[in-house]
Amino acid sequence: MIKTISTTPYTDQKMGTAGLRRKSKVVMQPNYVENFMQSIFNVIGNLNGKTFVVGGDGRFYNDIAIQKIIKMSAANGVSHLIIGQNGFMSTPAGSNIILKNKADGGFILSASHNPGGPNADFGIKYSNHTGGQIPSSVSDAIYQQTTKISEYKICDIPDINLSQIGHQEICGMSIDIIDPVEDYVQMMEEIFDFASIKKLFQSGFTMRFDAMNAVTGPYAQRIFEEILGAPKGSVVNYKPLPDFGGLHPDPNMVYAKELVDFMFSDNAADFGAANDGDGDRNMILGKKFFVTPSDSLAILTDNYKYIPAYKDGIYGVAKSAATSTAVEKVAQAHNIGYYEVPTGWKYFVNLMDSKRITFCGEESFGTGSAHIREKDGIWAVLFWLNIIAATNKSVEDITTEFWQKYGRNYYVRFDFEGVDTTVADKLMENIENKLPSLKGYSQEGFTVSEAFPFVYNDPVDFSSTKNGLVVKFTDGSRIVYRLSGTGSSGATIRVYLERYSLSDIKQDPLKMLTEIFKIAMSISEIPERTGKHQADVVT
Ligand code: VG1
Ligand code: CO
Repeated sequence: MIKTISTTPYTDQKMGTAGLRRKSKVVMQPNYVENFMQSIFNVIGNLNGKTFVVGGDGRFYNDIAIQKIIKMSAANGVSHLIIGQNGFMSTPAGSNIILKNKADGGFILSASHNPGGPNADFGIKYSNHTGGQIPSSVSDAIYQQTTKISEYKICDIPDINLSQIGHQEICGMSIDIIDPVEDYVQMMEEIFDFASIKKLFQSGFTMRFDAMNAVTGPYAQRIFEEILGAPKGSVVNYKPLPDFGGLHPDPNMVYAKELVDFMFSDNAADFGAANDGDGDRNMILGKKFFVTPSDSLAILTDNYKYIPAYKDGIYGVAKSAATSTAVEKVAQAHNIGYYEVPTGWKYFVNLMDSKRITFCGEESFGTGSAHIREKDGIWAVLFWLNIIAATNKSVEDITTEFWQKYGRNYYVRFDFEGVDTTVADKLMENIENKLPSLKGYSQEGFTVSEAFPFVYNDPVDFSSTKNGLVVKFTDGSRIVYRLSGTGSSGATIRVYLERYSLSDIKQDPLKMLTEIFKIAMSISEIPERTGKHQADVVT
């Protein structure tokens, strides 16, 4: 039944910030998935005795790609697959299942926060035994394989039924189909104080969780409504749909508009939250109040003692370079380690494995801890609910008190999308060339104190990664420039702006960043080089 099929390479199978992400139409080309998967298998080498976890966020092509992966795994000698029922599994649930079963890795079929459907995006995230996504050294080796792949192996059998939980054997490989929600719920129960969150809901506390028609609906309904007792209907857009019902499953102020409108209306719930396509991102809202992800990381870290799993103490905390420095002050106050890494969750993995950090986060609505090796949307929501239950304070009060204690890091990200890749590359090169001469540069009353390309030297594997360009000002304000690594067409220039104030904490972030934005535009020459005077997305 095992067939060897000849193929020819695709030239574009290089992974980005988090796996391979392409237009669905690209991924649907003959042998596209096959070439990529065979390249991974070739790099791993001997698959005998190995176990992998497989699932996806349910987007268009999930069902087709997963069958290919199962049949190719069997043909390549994989011993065991653990598959989410109906082929569904969130990214954090997958990380947990890898770790819990001591699996050798896993594949999550998702383009994360990118839209889904025949005219949108598809993707594959590949994790290793750490439960986190592979380091660049491995993805580079896989990319090399994709450029010379000439054949792949597949087991020629009918599609496997993924709807029944249980065990089966195909082509000499054993398969377990599991309910991915069950293990995840158990893990959350071990971390948080479910009893006190239950009491919170009993007292009449209201929440709205928007699953954005993506993978977390079933997790959220089970946890928030069935177990914790949030009123039925608290979880909306709970049914995973192949095209996310037309939603762009990116939980931010722009794309989670339905939730934002509700939370800023007079009928708002006490608490609002959303997750992205594959369940690793989160957005936190209070009544008419939005928590910036950078602040959320800092606030969760500052309040770790309310959470049963962390109350005895935490290791350090880490953030991506583009994330605001709010959490740095918290790390200093608690006298714990503090790390700054490049954008992408894979850079946190070594820090967690070596017990240097417990918490980590990114400005892009990602927060997580060492309970797994991916960011975790529902974990962040439960963390907030647990703090609210323990303190009896609102989201706004918790955040405001945090600012009163530490000052406020005003933070906004500006995305310039659909830029020609050559223009974007040249633009970044031009900024980088300017950096050495920027020190002392003054504009709009701000003076540059330092300007440098961000370089991370991993303290565990000693790899070095360059990602993003940083301009710092004497008052602590910062600009970070980088190119997105998750898009599926053209380039996206991300401009991250931050300005700190110790006492002026009630201003509008965009207003506070007006001058820094002007400076960011003149240093980068974005308007001149791209024709764009406004960002396409502001979050
Ligand atoms: C974006 C975010 C980054 C995040 C990555 C994956 O990457 O900025 O912080 O880790 O997406 O998130 P980029 O290269 O486009 O800036 V997810 O939710 O796609 O796994
Ligand atoms: Co995601």
